[in-house]
Amino acid sequence: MTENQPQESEGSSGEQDFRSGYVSIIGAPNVGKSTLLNTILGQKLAIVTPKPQTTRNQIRGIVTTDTHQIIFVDTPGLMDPKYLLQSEMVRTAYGAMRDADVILLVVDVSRQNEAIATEIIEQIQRLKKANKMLILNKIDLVDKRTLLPLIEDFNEKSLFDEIVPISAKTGDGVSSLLEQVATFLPSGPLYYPEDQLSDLPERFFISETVREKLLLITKREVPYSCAVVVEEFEKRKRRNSDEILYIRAIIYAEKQTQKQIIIGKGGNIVKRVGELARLDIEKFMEMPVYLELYVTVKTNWRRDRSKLKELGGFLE
Ligand SMILES: Nc1nc2c(ncn2[C@@H]2O[C@H](COP(=O)(O)OP(=O)(O)OP(=O)(O)O)[C@@H](O)[C@H]2O)c(=O)[nH]1
Ligand SMILES: [Mg+2]
Repeated sequence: MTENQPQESEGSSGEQDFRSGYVSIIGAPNVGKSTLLNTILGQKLAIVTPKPQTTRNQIRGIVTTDTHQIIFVDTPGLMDPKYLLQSEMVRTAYGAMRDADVILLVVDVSRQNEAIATEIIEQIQRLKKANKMLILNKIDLVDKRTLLPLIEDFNEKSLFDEIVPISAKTGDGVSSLLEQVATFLPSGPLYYPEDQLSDLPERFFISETVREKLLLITKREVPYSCAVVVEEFEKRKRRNSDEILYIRAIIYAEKQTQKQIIIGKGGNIVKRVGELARLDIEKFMEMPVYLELYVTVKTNWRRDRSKLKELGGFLE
């Protein structure tokens, strides 16, 4: 023993110094919330597309270091809901806000006059316990000089404990964001094993990947009318005794016409969706994949409570 041993303050042990907490990523659709989650984790956990309303559920990603564990919660974009699925998405997002130790409200600085909706501000003000950070995202798209007045403007309103400009896409500013978040964490336990990245099942990532490709390939209302459910998910031995992951997934559309569009001429659209999804799933699962996609109709599933529940994941 030498006098160089670290001194612990009275009544505390190394373990009690551990900090942990829930950090909710909130904001309007398309501002870059899922991109931020993926950049923080260094892995693609949440699907990302140029279209709004990509995310429909809470997606938890876990960061563990020697000193802390942060559970980041990506959420659906906040909007005026027009049908049940959308109101469930908004409810899910506000739900994540209520449980959070820290809230990251993300805005897109590249949009002209991006204002934060009054409702969001009211909801945030109601949360007395949580630390609130304003994340000015997509700074790679704007002249840095435009940021200063924006920061001053928000500072005057004193709504936020911290304002951090970042680019979720390039990673600029993300490490300072993480440092700042860590200072806001309360003392707490290790909630998840230290090597766990998420608490969602692999099936979820598979169905999300298929939905991402539908959003990228099909247009207008079509991808929004889709839900994807993995029906079968099984490792099988091939003749050469290598293993392959066999996946059968169903794409549910709301109308026959949408189903026809998703299938495409001679099945060309669904085939492309399947090919692109398979490549991503192989990367994610680190093994060869055989993906079989079927398209079917479930009339008005987005407006029907029991159908929403049946398609899984939407109602908690
Ligand atoms: N240039 C630039 N683009 C970004 C940045 N962050 C996100 N994007 C793009 O913005 C679009 C939307 O990103 P998402 O991460 O899906 O946004 P989101 O907030 O999760 O959207 P919803 O799930 O629909 O609410 C995608 O095309 C991203 O590539 C950024 O920092 N810079
Ligand atoms: Mg998203």
